[in-house]
Amino acid sequence: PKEIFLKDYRPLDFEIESVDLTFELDPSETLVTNRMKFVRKTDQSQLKLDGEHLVLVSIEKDGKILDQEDFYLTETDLTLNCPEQQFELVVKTRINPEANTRLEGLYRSSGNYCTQCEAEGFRTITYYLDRPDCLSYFTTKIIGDECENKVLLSNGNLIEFGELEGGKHFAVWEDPHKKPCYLFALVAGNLEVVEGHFETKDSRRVDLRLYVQENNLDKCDHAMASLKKSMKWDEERFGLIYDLDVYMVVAVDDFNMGAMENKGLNVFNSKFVLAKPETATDVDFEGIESVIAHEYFHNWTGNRVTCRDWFQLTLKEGLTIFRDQEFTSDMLSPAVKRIEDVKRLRSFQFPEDAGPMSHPIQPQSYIEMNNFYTMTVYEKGAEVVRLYQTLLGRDGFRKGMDLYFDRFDGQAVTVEDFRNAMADANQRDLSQMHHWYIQPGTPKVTVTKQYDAGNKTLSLSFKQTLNGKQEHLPLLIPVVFDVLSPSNEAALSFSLSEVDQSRCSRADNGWLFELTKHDESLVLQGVEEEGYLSLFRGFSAPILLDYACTQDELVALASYDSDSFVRWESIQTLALMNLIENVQAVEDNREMVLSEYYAKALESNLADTSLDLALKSLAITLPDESYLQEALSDKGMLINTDSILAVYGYMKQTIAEKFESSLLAIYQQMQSSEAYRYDKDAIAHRMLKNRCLNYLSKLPAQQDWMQTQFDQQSNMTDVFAALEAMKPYDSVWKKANLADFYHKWNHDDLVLDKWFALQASDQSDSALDLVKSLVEHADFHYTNPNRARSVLGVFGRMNMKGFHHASGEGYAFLASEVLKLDKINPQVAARIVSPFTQWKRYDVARQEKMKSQLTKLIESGSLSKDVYEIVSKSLK
Ligand code: DPP
Ligand code: ZN
Repeated sequence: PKEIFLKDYRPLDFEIESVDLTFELDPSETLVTNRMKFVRKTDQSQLKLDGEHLVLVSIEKDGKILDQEDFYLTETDLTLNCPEQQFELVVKTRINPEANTRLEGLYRSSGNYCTQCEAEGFRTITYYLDRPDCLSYFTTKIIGDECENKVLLSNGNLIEFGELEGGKHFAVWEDPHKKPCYLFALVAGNLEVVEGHFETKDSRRVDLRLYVQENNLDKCDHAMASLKKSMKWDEERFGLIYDLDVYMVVAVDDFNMGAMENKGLNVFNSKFVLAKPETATDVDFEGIESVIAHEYFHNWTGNRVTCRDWFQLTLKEGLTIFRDQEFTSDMLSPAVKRIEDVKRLRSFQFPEDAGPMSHPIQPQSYIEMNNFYTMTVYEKGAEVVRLYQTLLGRDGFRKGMDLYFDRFDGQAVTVEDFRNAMADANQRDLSQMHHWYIQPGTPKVTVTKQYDAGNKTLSLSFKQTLNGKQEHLPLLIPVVFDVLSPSNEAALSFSLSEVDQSRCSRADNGWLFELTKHDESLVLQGVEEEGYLSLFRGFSAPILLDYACTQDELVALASYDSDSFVRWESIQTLALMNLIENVQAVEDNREMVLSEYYAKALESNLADTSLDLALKSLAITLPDESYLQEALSDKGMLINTDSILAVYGYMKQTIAEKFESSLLAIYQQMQSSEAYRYDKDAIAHRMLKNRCLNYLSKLPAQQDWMQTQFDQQSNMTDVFAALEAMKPYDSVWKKANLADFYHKWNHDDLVLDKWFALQASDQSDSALDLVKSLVEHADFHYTNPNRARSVLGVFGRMNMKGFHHASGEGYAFLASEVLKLDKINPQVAARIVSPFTQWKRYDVARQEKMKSQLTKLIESGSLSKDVYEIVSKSLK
């Protein structure tokens, strides 16, 4: 397969002024007529249109049907000579939506037609210049059977509709905004609508419509409320107002991604629309709120200002993730949201960036673009956007955003354009920020301190490395910090030399030091005592911190740092040190211990009655297994998953035993007989309660709580938490509960996904056999991405016991499933194969077994380019 490079970008030779599409819908033979008005922009007269999986019916230029010899057709494109300055092409193609299991382009899901064009799906609908810098005005006419397709939707405004002969009807949609074809959408079928409306701050009425299947009409309230909140928030925070009279969201069951921001007509994975307390957990509710917001925010950051090419994906995704993070932070708890985002970044993006698929947030090349919708482009990209806000302050960031829209509205631009807007609006040179965009890997910052009691100076030295070396272009790293007194918990005062004042200034949550060089130091003057360092407050940069903190210092920070992130981070670090010690103990055949420091920090957090409940819950949660793995790899240790399982088993058990009475007291205090509410306080109560339940479930004397909570059936959050707690047990009661759950919910696909996912991440001794049986289950379908991810995705990512089973059977199973799935849906298969990319981290025996599965996959000789790219890069 061919590799595409950023350095090969060339502007368009032709522009498409307008596109007029007509779809004559038919499940297996949809006819697409595409009338395009072209203008030639350079002296290049060869026009090459993208097109794949198409049957070309005819092609006509300026009214004349072209013969075979007038154009050149391959599997991926259509080339013709167009010396005219302006001309019109009419291309007719035939496509088969029903047979489209790749779920890109036009396909059918539960009998309804829908589209997914990002990144390059439009070329499977018709021949086109399928690249984001080709902006055009779209008009779309949809003709379909009236009984089968009550609803006919596309982007923009409905300008015409009516009846036709033979039981058909039609609708014509016109989008007044120029757009790239990846934002095109069409939906048709028998869907019901939930309506709402929003009044913009300039007093226009926008109709809001959620289209769902009839049986889901009772699960739309939360999505509708989330949409209204998002619209209001974007007006208030960024002054951005919606620009059409109607905003439509369609929920479909079969969808490769979370959702898609098509202009005025979002298409969503139903997982991110449908919810009611009995069927969805708090995590699901929060996911819906943030994905609805994300897609809505794309209307400005993505649609009004779009990407010049796909290497700029982070321009819209990093920025829009940042925006949805800020939104959720305002809707719920800023501290909790920040910690959750950092956890996500560390658990998923850091490993990606340390593995064979590591790439900068602006990748320099790709084989299959769909493989670059990654944690790096999205989440690290959002962290880089956050750096601007940290450096410029909220107001400075807002000025930069305003200038960005002033300059680039209606254009397809680059990450440099964004940076220049930030710089110019604040009269700052931000060119060094570019180094974040072009270098892969997670930087490490090493901090050392030296206190001189005689001179009362505290010297801090900072050193940045990337991938273990100092050969990189130095990054601009904002270090937000403070120095705390060990004696009275307050921040210590100090002064700075004049030179240092230009590099270090007051920030809302401490001091902001701008690290710009490989090595730099800062001298704090007039420091009365050797303080404790509170570093990278709010996680002020996406780095690994290397600071030889004493455990006393960590216990102090974990107990009273005013920055919730550092407070949480300090307890995590204590936990991590303890976990690593125990991994070593297991490997050396020594006894494991619960460290007294970690225990002290747990104790003070459990006892702190003033601590936010959600933060308390986060504080008493052990670091994720993948974070521990990351730390072990960073130390150059190979991972033996059996040791990791043993260590987590021991730690949870020991914590439960040691803190049994406080855990039980809190669990009982958190009980509530009120009806489910989705708000910050109620969520925090459930979160802490269920964390306690999880610990208590380790104790024979407390195990009944799981069953009691399950039997109460109060809401899905609590029911699911009870089932989660049962995971390690191989027991009759667990099986009975799972069976009950299945009988109650087998009519609801999203709930059934949970049932599958629970078992795919089973932690009992029969985990592997259980998962194998799931793909044989009558409700398992390879064609449904959510179902495939619930079983195969969850198994690879979250089932250490089964996937990493020493026999290697887990690897063999997943690899053979990837091969099956790849024939059906390459995009999803490429996600499922990704746990194999980490093979070099594991012990030698596992490495060999994982590698041999990767080799088998390559040798199958039949991989899609999606899976091929990941597997071949992993073997390099
Ligand atoms: N652009 C979509 C999103 O991230 C994914 N294709 O919202
Ligand atoms: Zn997005």
